Amino acid sequence: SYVPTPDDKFTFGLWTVGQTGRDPFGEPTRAPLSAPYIAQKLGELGAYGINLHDNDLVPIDASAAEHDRIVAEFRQALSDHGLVVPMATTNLFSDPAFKDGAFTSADARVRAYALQKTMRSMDLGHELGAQTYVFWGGREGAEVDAGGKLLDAIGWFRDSLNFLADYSEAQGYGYRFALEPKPNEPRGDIFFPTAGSMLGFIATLERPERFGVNPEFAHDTMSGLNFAHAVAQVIDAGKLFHIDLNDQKPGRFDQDLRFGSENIKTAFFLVKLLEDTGYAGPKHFDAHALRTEDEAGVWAFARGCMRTYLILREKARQFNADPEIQAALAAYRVEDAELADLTRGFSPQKAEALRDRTFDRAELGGRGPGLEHLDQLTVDLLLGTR
Ligand code: GLT
Ligand code: MN
Ligand code: MN
Ligand code: MN
Repeated sequence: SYVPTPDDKFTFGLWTVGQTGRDPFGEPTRAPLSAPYIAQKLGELGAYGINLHDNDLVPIDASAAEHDRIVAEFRQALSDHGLVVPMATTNLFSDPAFKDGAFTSADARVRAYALQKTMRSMDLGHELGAQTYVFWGGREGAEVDAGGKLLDAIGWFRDSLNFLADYSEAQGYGYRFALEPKPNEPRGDIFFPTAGSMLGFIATLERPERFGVNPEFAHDTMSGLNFAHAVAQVIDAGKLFHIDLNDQKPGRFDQDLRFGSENIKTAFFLVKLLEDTGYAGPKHFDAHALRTEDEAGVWAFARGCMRTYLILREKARQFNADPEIQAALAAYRVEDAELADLTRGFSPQKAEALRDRTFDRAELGGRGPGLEHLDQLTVDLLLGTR
């Protein structure tokens, strides 16, 4: 078991399994894989879909005829292997034109080109059936702030997203947009570095209901944040439109490791959160095989991402069904019906009653909540000894 089916809704980007091992210090270590071949392999492995940037599929300088041929071949491969394209996005980071930002460039011509490129990419995504459109602003940031554009950049970004949301409606595409935060890399500092930052920004857009967040495990972990906490806040806001799963050591460059390969506990609590709250969207593995690997390693990587998710999903079910764990959880929480009523929903009477109440601080401070026991039960579960 632990072999996925399309019902599990696992997706990969063309750029993930297609990653060739290039890094800032070294050349590719693997040959490129064609998009139809990736569709075939992912279909065999039980994936649900493939996500893409415009230029993962169609080269930036392709002619109209080449575009049509490439898209037709890819569509054929998708249907042959039973895969869908749930999410599309734009490459607004590779071309030197975007070296100082796309929507937040200080050059009005670059901003206009970024809009044009995104509209065309939205056309392509729609043609392939995508319903979610991701914005990862890899170049939207700075190394130096001497240009003095911080507030302008926020405004330009807002104008661009408002324009593109209207474009989506005018064309009848009905996209849901998912904004993906990252603190840094490739820019020294990327604008809107966290999920909370994106949530605050979404509230300032003209169609906030069309926008949500695409959080990524590695992006919070890079800066030492707890990804499960970030996702909980996004879920609470009703804004988990998409999710990028991978792994990462804190304080490192962006590693995009196989899901669950590094922070197994956070991965467990994340999977539990997604499963317990009924997240029904695609689970996208935005990661790649180690640079050491050949093609066999790429498929071992892809299989491993899905397998680990399925194992953790089973562990989450066990956690919820385990009587000892549930007893420890029940002991952890202290319920009090009278206080619950007193503290929910303000009235002057309740405020008065609460002000007059006496609390035994020594008793509150003296209580041991049992978290060592509960956490060890979790570790036992994860290590397979219960
Ligand atoms: C790039 C980045 C990812 C984004 C992708 C979408 S591209 O690989 O590292 O986090 O999700 O643009
Ligand atoms: Mn990443
Ligand atoms: Mn990455
Ligand atoms: Mn990502």
